[in-house]
Amino acid sequence: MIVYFPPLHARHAPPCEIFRGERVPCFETPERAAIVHEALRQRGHALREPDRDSSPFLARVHTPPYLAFLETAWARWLALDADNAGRQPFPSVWPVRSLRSDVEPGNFIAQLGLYSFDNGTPISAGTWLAAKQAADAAVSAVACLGAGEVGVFSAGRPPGHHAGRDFMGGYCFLNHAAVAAEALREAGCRRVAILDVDYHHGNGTQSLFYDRADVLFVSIHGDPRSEYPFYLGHADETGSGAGAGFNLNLPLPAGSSVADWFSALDVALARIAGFRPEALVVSLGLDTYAGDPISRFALQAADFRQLGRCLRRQNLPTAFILEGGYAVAALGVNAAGVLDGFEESCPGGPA
Ligand code: OKP
Ligand code: ZN
Repeated sequence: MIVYFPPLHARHAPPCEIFRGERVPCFETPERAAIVHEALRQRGHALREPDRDSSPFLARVHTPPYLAFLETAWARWLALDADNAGRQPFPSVWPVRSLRSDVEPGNFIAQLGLYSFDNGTPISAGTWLAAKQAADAAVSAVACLGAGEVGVFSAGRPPGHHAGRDFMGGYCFLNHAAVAAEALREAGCRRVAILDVDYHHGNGTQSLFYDRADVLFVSIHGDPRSEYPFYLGHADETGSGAGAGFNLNLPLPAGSSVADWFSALDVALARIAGFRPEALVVSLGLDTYAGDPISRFALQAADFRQLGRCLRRQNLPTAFILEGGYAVAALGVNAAGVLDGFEESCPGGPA
Protein backbone atom coordinates (compact mmCIF):
# COMPACT_ATOMS: atom_id res chain seq x y z
CA MET A 1 0.00 0.00 0.00
CA ILE A 2 1.18 3.54 -0.61
CA VAL A 3 1.97 5.15 2.73
CA TYR A 4 2.45 8.88 3.17
CA PHE A 5 4.93 9.59 5.91
CA PRO A 6 5.50 13.27 6.85
CA PRO A 7 9.00 13.51 8.35
CA LEU A 8 8.30 16.85 10.04
CA HIS A 9 6.11 14.95 12.52
CA ALA A 10 9.21 14.71 14.71
CA ARG A 11 9.22 18.48 15.18
CA HIS A 12 6.13 18.17 17.35
CA ALA A 13 7.72 16.92 20.54
CA PRO A 14 6.41 18.58 23.67
CA PRO A 15 8.15 17.05 26.71
CA CYS A 16 5.21 16.59 29.04
CA GLU A 17 1.50 16.77 29.66
CA ILE A 18 -0.58 17.05 32.80
CA PHE A 19 -2.11 13.74 33.90
CA ARG A 20 -4.02 13.47 37.18
CA GLY A 21 -2.54 16.76 38.26
CA GLU A 22 1.04 15.62 37.66
CA ARG A 23 3.51 16.45 34.92
CA VAL A 24 4.14 13.21 32.99
CA PRO A 25 5.97 12.48 29.72
CA CYS A 26 3.63 12.90 26.73
CA PHE A 27 1.79 9.79 25.57
CA GLU A 28 1.68 11.17 22.04
CA THR A 29 5.35 10.97 21.01
CA PRO A 30 7.51 10.99 17.86
CA GLU A 31 8.39 7.35 18.60
CA ARG A 32 4.80 6.43 17.74
CA ALA A 33 5.15 7.46 14.13
CA ALA A 34 8.73 6.21 13.91
CA ILE A 35 7.71 2.68 14.89
CA VAL A 36 4.78 2.65 12.46
CA HIS A 37 6.99 3.82 9.62
CA GLU A 38 9.65 1.26 10.41
CA ALA A 39 7.14 -1.61 10.55
CA LEU A 40 5.56 -0.61 7.24
CA ARG A 41 8.92 -0.11 5.55
CA GLN A 42 10.07 -3.56 6.67
CA ARG A 43 6.94 -5.11 5.15
CA GLY A 44 7.64 -3.50 1.81
CA HIS A 45 4.95 -0.84 1.77
CA ALA A 46 5.81 2.14 -0.43
CA LEU A 47 6.66 5.08 1.83
CA ARG A 48 6.42 8.54 0.30
CA GLU A 49 6.72 12.09 1.53
CA PRO A 50 3.66 14.34 1.11
CA ASP A 51 3.44 15.90 -2.36
CA ARG A 52 0.32 18.10 -2.03
CA ASP A 53 -0.45 21.33 -0.20
CA SER A 54 -3.42 21.04 2.13
CA SER A 55 -3.90 24.82 2.52
CA PRO A 56 -7.10 25.11 0.43
CA PHE A 57 -8.72 22.29 2.41
CA LEU A 58 -7.50 23.55 5.77
CA ALA A 59 -9.25 26.84 4.93
CA ARG A 60 -12.50 24.92 4.49
CA VAL A 61 -12.16 22.97 7.72
CA HIS A 62 -10.77 25.59 10.13
CA THR A 63 -11.36 29.32 10.67
CA PRO A 64 -8.76 31.90 9.58
CA PRO A 65 -8.15 33.23 13.13
CA TYR A 66 -7.62 29.71 14.47
CA LEU A 67 -5.17 28.83 11.69
CA ALA A 68 -3.34 32.14 12.24
CA PHE A 69 -3.16 31.43 15.97
CA LEU A 70 -1.70 27.95 15.45
CA GLU A 71 0.82 29.06 12.86
CA THR A 72 2.18 31.89 15.03
CA ALA A 73 1.64 30.41 18.50
CA TRP A 74 5.19 29.34 19.23
CA ALA A 75 6.73 32.61 18.02
CA ARG A 76 4.29 34.58 20.15
CA TRP A 77 5.05 32.40 23.16
CA LEU A 78 8.78 33.10 22.71
CA ALA A 79 8.10 36.82 22.26
CA LEU A 80 6.59 36.93 25.75
CA ASP A 81 9.83 35.84 27.42
CA ALA A 82 13.13 34.58 26.01
CA ASP A 83 13.16 31.80 28.61
CA ASN A 84 9.89 30.43 27.25
CA ALA A 85 11.84 28.26 24.78
CA GLY A 86 12.23 25.75 27.59
CA ARG A 87 8.67 26.07 28.88
CA GLN A 88 5.32 24.83 27.70
CA PRO A 89 2.44 27.22 27.09
CA PHE A 90 -0.58 26.10 29.05
CA PRO A 91 -4.16 27.40 28.92
CA SER A 92 -5.65 28.49 32.21
CA VAL A 93 -9.02 30.11 31.38
CA TRP A 94 -11.72 28.80 29.04
CA PRO A 95 -14.80 30.64 27.73
CA VAL A 96 -17.44 28.14 28.89
CA ARG A 97 -21.16 28.87 28.57
CA SER A 98 -21.97 32.39 29.81
CA LEU A 99 -18.52 33.70 28.86
CA ARG A 100 -17.97 35.24 25.41
CA SER A 101 -15.98 33.41 22.78
CA ASP A 102 -16.72 35.89 19.97
CA VAL A 103 -14.07 38.46 21.00
CA GLU A 104 -10.47 37.27 20.64
CA PRO A 105 -8.48 38.55 23.61
CA GLY A 106 -5.01 39.98 22.96
CA ASN A 107 -3.42 37.95 25.76
CA PHE A 108 -1.68 34.87 24.38
CA ILE A 109 -2.67 32.51 27.21
CA ALA A 110 -6.27 33.73 26.98
CA GLN A 111 -6.19 32.95 23.25
CA LEU A 112 -4.87 29.49 24.07
CA GLY A 113 -7.97 28.95 26.22
CA LEU A 114 -10.26 30.33 23.51
CA TYR A 115 -8.82 27.92 20.92
CA SER A 116 -8.68 24.75 23.05
CA PHE A 117 -11.11 22.57 24.95
CA ASP A 118 -8.66 20.81 27.25
CA ASN A 119 -5.31 21.31 28.97
CA GLY A 120 -3.89 18.13 27.46
CA THR A 121 -2.80 19.41 24.06
CA PRO A 122 0.68 20.84 24.49
CA ILE A 123 2.24 22.97 21.76
CA SER A 124 5.96 22.82 20.99
CA ALA A 125 8.23 24.65 18.56
CA GLY A 126 7.39 22.48 15.55
CA THR A 127 3.72 21.80 16.22
CA TRP A 128 2.41 23.80 13.29
CA LEU A 129 4.95 22.29 10.86
CA ALA A 130 4.12 18.76 11.98
CA ALA A 131 0.35 19.18 11.93
CA LYS A 132 0.45 20.98 8.58
CA GLN A 133 2.58 18.27 6.98
CA ALA A 134 0.23 15.60 8.36
CA ALA A 135 -2.62 17.45 6.63
CA ASP A 136 -0.51 17.55 3.45
CA ALA A 137 -0.06 13.78 3.81
CA ALA A 138 -3.81 13.28 4.11
CA VAL A 139 -4.44 15.28 0.92
CA SER A 140 -1.61 13.45 -0.86
CA ALA A 141 -3.16 10.13 0.14
CA VAL A 142 -6.57 11.10 -1.17
CA ALA A 143 -5.01 12.14 -4.48
CA CYS A 144 -3.78 8.54 -4.89
CA LEU A 145 -7.34 7.28 -4.57
CA GLY A 146 -8.28 9.60 -7.41
CA ALA A 147 -5.47 8.02 -9.41
CA GLY A 148 -6.90 4.53 -8.93
CA GLU A 149 -5.40 3.16 -5.71
CA VAL A 150 -7.96 1.21 -3.62
CA GLY A 151 -6.33 1.86 -0.26
CA VAL A 152 -3.78 4.38 0.95
CA PHE A 153 -2.43 5.27 4.39
CA SER A 154 -1.50 8.67 5.80
CA ALA A 155 0.77 8.01 8.75
CA GLY A 156 1.26 11.45 10.26
CA ARG A 157 1.09 12.85 13.75
CA PRO A 158 -0.05 14.61 15.86
CA PRO A 159 -3.54 13.12 15.43
CA GLY A 160 -6.51 15.20 14.28
CA HIS A 161 -9.98 13.90 15.10
CA HIS A 162 -10.56 15.97 18.26
CA ALA A 163 -9.74 19.25 16.46
CA GLY A 164 -12.79 21.27 15.44
CA ARG A 165 -13.37 24.32 13.29
CA ASP A 166 -11.65 26.68 15.74
CA PHE A 167 -10.27 24.54 18.53
CA MET A 168 -7.54 22.08 19.43
CA GLY A 169 -7.80 19.33 22.03
CA GLY A 170 -6.91 15.71 22.75
CA TYR A 171 -3.40 16.02 21.22
CA CYS A 172 -5.04 17.28 17.97
CA PHE A 173 -4.57 20.60 16.15
CA LEU A 174 -5.68 20.19 12.53
CA ASN A 175 -8.39 17.71 11.58
CA HIS A 176 -6.68 15.55 8.96
CA ALA A 177 -9.64 13.22 8.40
CA ALA A 178 -11.89 16.20 7.73
CA VAL A 179 -9.29 17.63 5.36
CA ALA A 180 -9.22 14.28 3.53
CA ALA A 181 -13.02 14.24 3.29
CA GLU A 182 -13.05 17.78 1.88
CA ALA A 183 -10.38 16.84 -0.64
CA LEU A 184 -12.46 13.85 -1.74
CA ARG A 185 -15.54 16.07 -2.12
CA GLU A 186 -13.48 18.48 -4.20
CA ALA A 187 -12.25 15.57 -6.34
CA GLY A 188 -15.87 14.82 -7.25
CA CYS A 189 -17.04 12.24 -4.70
CA ARG A 190 -20.65 13.14 -4.05
CA ARG A 191 -20.86 11.24 -0.76
CA VAL A 192 -17.94 10.56 1.57
CA ALA A 193 -18.15 8.38 4.69
CA ILE A 194 -15.84 8.80 7.65
CA LEU A 195 -15.46 5.82 9.97
CA ASP A 196 -13.70 6.68 13.23
CA VAL A 197 -12.41 3.60 15.06
CA ASP A 198 -10.20 5.40 17.57
CA TYR A 199 -11.02 4.54 21.19
CA HIS A 200 -11.94 8.19 21.79
CA HIS A 201 -14.91 9.81 20.11
CA GLY A 202 -13.90 12.06 17.21
CA ASN A 203 -15.75 15.08 18.52
CA GLY A 204 -13.97 17.47 16.16
CA THR A 205 -14.85 15.50 13.05
CA GLN A 206 -18.45 15.00 14.15
CA SER A 207 -18.90 18.71 14.81
CA LEU A 208 -17.43 19.68 11.43
CA PHE A 209 -19.95 17.62 9.47
CA TYR A 210 -22.90 17.52 11.86
CA ASP A 211 -25.24 19.55 9.67
CA ARG A 212 -24.16 18.03 6.34
CA ALA A 213 -25.66 15.15 4.38
CA ASP A 214 -22.73 14.79 1.97
CA VAL A 215 -20.31 13.51 4.63
CA LEU A 216 -21.51 10.70 6.90
CA PHE A 217 -19.72 10.38 10.24
CA VAL A 218 -19.79 7.01 12.02
CA SER A 219 -17.83 6.33 15.20
CA ILE A 220 -17.20 3.38 17.54
CA HIS A 221 -15.70 4.55 20.84
CA GLY A 222 -15.60 4.34 24.60
CA ASP A 223 -18.83 5.68 26.11
CA PRO A 224 -18.32 9.39 26.83
CA ARG A 225 -20.15 9.01 30.13
CA SER A 226 -16.86 7.67 31.44
CA GLU A 227 -14.33 8.18 28.64
CA TYR A 228 -12.57 11.16 27.07
CA PRO A 229 -13.72 13.52 25.49
CA PHE A 230 -16.75 13.22 27.83
CA TYR A 231 -18.91 15.96 26.33
CA LEU A 232 -19.75 14.47 22.92
CA GLY A 233 -20.19 11.03 21.38
CA HIS A 234 -23.54 9.87 22.74
CA ALA A 235 -25.86 7.64 20.72
CA ASP A 236 -28.58 10.30 20.48
CA GLU A 237 -26.35 12.61 18.41
CA THR A 238 -27.70 11.84 14.95
CA GLY A 239 -27.07 15.05 12.99
CA SER A 240 -28.95 18.31 12.56
CA GLY A 241 -30.66 20.23 9.76
CA ALA A 242 -29.68 18.81 6.38
CA GLY A 243 -27.35 16.47 8.27
CA ALA A 244 -30.13 14.84 10.31
CA GLY A 245 -29.57 11.09 10.12
CA PHE A 246 -26.01 11.43 8.84
CA ASN A 247 -24.18 11.00 12.15
CA LEU A 248 -23.99 7.64 13.91
CA ASN A 249 -22.34 7.15 17.29
CA LEU A 250 -21.82 3.63 18.61
CA PRO A 251 -20.51 4.13 22.15
CA LEU A 252 -19.44 0.99 24.02
CA PRO A 253 -18.72 0.70 27.73
CA ALA A 254 -15.08 0.84 28.74
CA GLY A 255 -13.93 -2.77 29.03
CA SER A 256 -16.14 -4.05 26.19
CA SER A 257 -15.18 -7.36 24.58
CA VAL A 258 -13.68 -7.82 21.13
CA ALA A 259 -16.92 -9.55 20.04
CA ASP A 260 -18.95 -6.51 21.06
CA TRP A 261 -16.55 -4.24 19.23
CA PHE A 262 -16.89 -6.24 15.98
CA SER A 263 -20.69 -6.28 16.39
CA ALA A 264 -20.57 -2.49 16.51
CA LEU A 265 -18.33 -2.55 13.42
CA ASP A 266 -21.02 -4.56 11.59
CA VAL A 267 -23.60 -1.91 12.46
CA ALA A 268 -21.22 0.85 11.38
CA LEU A 269 -20.43 -0.81 8.05
CA ALA A 270 -24.11 -1.51 7.33
CA ARG A 271 -24.90 2.19 7.83
CA ILE A 272 -22.00 3.17 5.61
CA ALA A 273 -23.12 0.77 2.86
CA GLY A 274 -26.64 2.21 3.07
CA PHE A 275 -25.20 5.67 2.50
CA ARG A 276 -23.63 4.51 -0.80
CA PRO A 277 -20.47 6.59 -0.38
CA GLU A 278 -18.00 7.04 -3.22
CA ALA A 279 -15.04 6.97 -0.82
CA LEU A 280 -14.25 6.06 2.78
CA VAL A 281 -11.97 7.87 5.21
CA VAL A 282 -10.94 5.78 8.22
CA SER A 283 -9.79 7.64 11.32
CA LEU A 284 -7.49 4.82 12.35
CA GLY A 285 -6.87 4.98 16.05
CA LEU A 286 -4.94 1.98 17.33
CA ASP A 287 -5.77 2.68 20.97
CA THR A 288 -8.51 0.01 20.89
CA TYR A 289 -5.59 -2.38 21.49
CA ALA A 290 -5.78 -4.36 24.75
CA GLY A 291 -2.38 -3.05 25.82
CA ASP A 292 -3.13 0.63 25.33
CA PRO A 293 -2.14 2.60 28.44
CA ILE A 294 -4.98 5.17 28.34
CA SER A 295 -7.85 3.19 26.77
CA ARG A 296 -10.03 0.23 27.74
CA PHE A 297 -10.99 -1.94 24.78
CA ALA A 298 -9.45 -5.36 24.17
CA LEU A 299 -8.37 -5.77 20.53
CA GLN A 300 -5.35 -7.98 19.83
CA ALA A 301 -2.96 -7.85 16.90
CA ALA A 302 -5.01 -10.38 14.89
CA ASP A 303 -8.11 -8.24 15.38
CA PHE A 304 -6.49 -5.33 13.56
CA ARG A 305 -5.91 -7.62 10.60
CA GLN A 306 -9.57 -8.61 10.77
CA LEU A 307 -10.54 -4.93 10.80
CA GLY A 308 -8.54 -4.47 7.60
CA ARG A 309 -10.35 -7.40 5.96
CA CYS A 310 -13.78 -6.09 6.97
CA LEU A 311 -12.97 -2.70 5.51
CA ARG A 312 -11.76 -4.08 2.18
CA ARG A 313 -15.01 -6.00 1.79
CA GLN A 314 -16.85 -2.66 1.58
CA ASN A 315 -15.28 -2.23 -1.85
CA LEU A 316 -14.65 1.49 -1.42
CA PRO A 317 -11.63 3.65 -2.18
CA THR A 318 -10.28 3.94 1.35
CA ALA A 319 -7.95 6.49 2.92
CA PHE A 320 -6.59 5.50 6.33
CA ILE A 321 -5.59 8.41 8.55
CA LEU A 322 -3.53 7.62 11.64
CA GLU A 323 -5.08 8.91 14.87
CA GLY A 324 -4.29 7.64 18.40
CA GLY A 325 -2.61 4.54 19.82
CA TYR A 326 -0.19 4.76 22.73
CA ALA A 327 1.12 1.23 23.28
CA VAL A 328 4.15 2.30 21.29
CA ALA A 329 5.88 -1.07 20.94
CA ALA A 330 2.75 -2.64 19.39
CA LEU A 331 1.80 0.21 17.07
CA GLY A 332 3.87 -0.96 14.12
CA VAL A 333 2.47 -4.48 14.15
CA ASN A 334 -1.09 -3.28 14.63
CA ALA A 335 -0.95 -0.65 11.88
CA ALA A 336 0.66 -3.13 9.51
CA GLY A 337 -2.04 -5.65 10.47
CA VAL A 338 -4.81 -3.34 9.26
CA LEU A 339 -3.04 -2.76 5.95
CA ASP A 340 -2.21 -6.45 5.48
CA GLY A 341 -5.80 -7.47 6.23
CA PHE A 342 -7.05 -4.88 3.77
CA GLU A 343 -4.70 -6.07 1.03
CA GLU A 344 -5.26 -9.81 1.51
CA SER A 345 -9.06 -9.55 1.44
CA CYS A 346 -11.40 -9.23 -1.52
CA PRO A 347 -14.26 -6.83 -2.10
CA GLY A 348 -17.51 -8.50 -1.09
CA GLY A 349 -15.63 -11.67 -0.13
CA PRO A 350 -15.71 -13.68 3.11
CA ALA A 351 -14.21 -12.25 6.27
C1 OKP B 1 -6.40 11.38 21.71
B1 OKP B 1 -6.79 10.37 20.62
C2 OKP B 1 -5.14 14.36 30.09
C3 OKP B 1 -4.87 12.99 29.57
C4 OKP B 1 -6.00 12.52 28.70
C5 OKP B 1 -6.86 12.72 26.47
C6 OKP B 1 -6.72 11.59 25.51
C7 OKP B 1 -6.62 12.07 24.09
C8 OKP B 1 -6.72 10.94 23.10
N1 OKP B 1 -3.96 15.10 30.34
N2 OKP B 1 -5.76 12.90 27.35
O1 OKP B 1 -8.17 10.22 20.45
O2 OKP B 1 -6.17 9.09 20.75
ZN1 ZN C 1 -7.79 7.95 20.94
